[in-house]
Amino acid sequence: MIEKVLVPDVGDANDVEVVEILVAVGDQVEADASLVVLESDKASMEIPSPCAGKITSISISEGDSVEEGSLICEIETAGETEAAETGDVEEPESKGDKQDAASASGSESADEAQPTAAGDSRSPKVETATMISVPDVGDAAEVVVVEILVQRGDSVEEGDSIVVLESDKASMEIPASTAGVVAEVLVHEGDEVKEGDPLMTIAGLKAADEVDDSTADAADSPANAEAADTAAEKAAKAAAKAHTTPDPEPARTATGEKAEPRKLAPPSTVPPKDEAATVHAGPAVRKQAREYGVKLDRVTGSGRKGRILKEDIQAYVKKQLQEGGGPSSAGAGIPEIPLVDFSKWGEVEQKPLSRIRKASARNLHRSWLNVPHVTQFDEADITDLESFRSSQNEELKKQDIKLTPLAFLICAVVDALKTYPQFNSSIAPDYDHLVIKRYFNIGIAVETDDGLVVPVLKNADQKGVIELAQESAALAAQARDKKLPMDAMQGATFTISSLGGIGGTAFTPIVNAPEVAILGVSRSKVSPVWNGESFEPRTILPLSLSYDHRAIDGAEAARFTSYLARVLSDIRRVIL
Ligand code: CAO
Repeated sequence: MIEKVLVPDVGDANDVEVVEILVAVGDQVEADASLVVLESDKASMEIPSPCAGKITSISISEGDSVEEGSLICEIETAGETEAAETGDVEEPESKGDKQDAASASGSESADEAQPTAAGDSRSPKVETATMISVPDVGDAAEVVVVEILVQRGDSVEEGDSIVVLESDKASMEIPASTAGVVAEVLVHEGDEVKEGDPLMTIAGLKAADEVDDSTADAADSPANAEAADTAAEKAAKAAAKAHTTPDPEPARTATGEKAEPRKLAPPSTVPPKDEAATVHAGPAVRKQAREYGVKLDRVTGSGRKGRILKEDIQAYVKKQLQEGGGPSSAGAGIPEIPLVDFSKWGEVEQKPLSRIRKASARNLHRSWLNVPHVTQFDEADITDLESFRSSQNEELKKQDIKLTPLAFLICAVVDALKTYPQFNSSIAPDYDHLVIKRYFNIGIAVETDDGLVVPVLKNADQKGVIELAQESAALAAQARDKKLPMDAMQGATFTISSLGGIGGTAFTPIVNAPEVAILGVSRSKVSPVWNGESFEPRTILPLSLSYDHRAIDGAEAARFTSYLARVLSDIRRVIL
């Protein structure tokens, strides 16, 4: 017998594209094995084989546009022919049953042949649509749907978790009370529900004598075509009406017997409204992602049109393990930022991130997550310092040396670090002690075309202002020319991030952990300052000190910045 496999109901889409053909002519396929992958602009769907057999022809090619009813392929099903000729009843395997039973959710559904030959002792199979409702949720009046673990078209076994509900006291996984195919999901993540509210319908097949509904009688009498039609309609409508007729019983069934040769079950064409559903991936891949705890919107698909394949999930998990985080660690306790299709609102361009930007993004994220940050703001009166700097620059011009405020800042910071050594420390991982460093290596944040680089000016305490100016300028130049040796970026004990050459009044820099503090410097400006008798113009430098509150108290931070401001207001203090 030759079985024609047609494109099923594709929902709203007028036509869909054949993105992958998974079989070839001559292949033996099992019932329910994926044959082709179709993709609309909303969803991708794997079309399963309705039966076991041999592929005798394939009528489509990858890239073709097809519509409902288009012929996909033909399958020779020798066993079924024999059975039909002898009048035997074929009892479909459970997996095939489930897939076919999904038809119960749509009007195309009453097409599964389940003839009951006279004298056959086995009970005929009838379609069922089982409503899964919110069970007794204890004291909680309302619970929240925190996760929907399946989507329309997914096959489920009895006992499989399908929805996770959460009250303010506990979370509970709701199991499927029957095996079958998810016909309709009636809730969204974030919905509040109460006992008896419908969650989803599962279409399946059951032996007619197992069905206690009155329609079971009709199913038991296949000769009575009218009764069978009514029952089939009930099965189809039960799922369709589930929205409007919530059933307080968790597992009520409606039954129906089908009378025509089988066709494909309509696949899921309406993705749920969560962002992961906009990702292109077949049901098998989605199942694997769920098993590994992988969020699909985090995975880059290598299939056609970015479709996610099983190999992509494996590669993602491997990478996460290599980087030291479990596959779900990215989302562990941290609400994830949803994936948004920005092109919906206008033209977009994808600009790849440089290696440096990726690395600094990881470092900044790690510090931000690990370090409880506080930022202390202060101001330094650098009027005298600026006049000294200008006079020195006049003299140093001949030697091609330029003093910027940075060299004086390094000098003053080292002095402050010697006075407050806890700022020149790292916190032990077990929070047992501080590791105070007796050397003074100052990291300098440098802006480069490829992103932020932090070369380290070593042993700053042993260098004068001119040497600090020359060395910091040389390190910044090396960073911008990508010529920094590896060891020039290691070993910092404290970091300065100066945006003074650019502008701004204050900012909150991120601590470069495992250091415990970072000094942000903004642009100085001349401001009127009250001297007790009158306002006089003074050059004021804004300071922003971010620190790790586990290692440093707020009072210490205020003392540190006050001290630093005093040193900067009279740089002669460094020699005291
Ligand atoms: N207030 C006013 N003017 C300042 C100033 C300040 N705080 N700091 C520097 N300037 C002036 C300089 O004197 C110089 O002026 P002239 O050209 O008139 O002499 C000009 O601004 C440019 O200075 P510069 O930026 O070239 O030199 P610098 O030594 O001050 O800074 C460096 C060097 C490497 C820190 C800087 O070039 C840089 O890359 N800054 C960006 C750092 C960054 O991106 N940080 C953000 C990290 S996120 O935390």
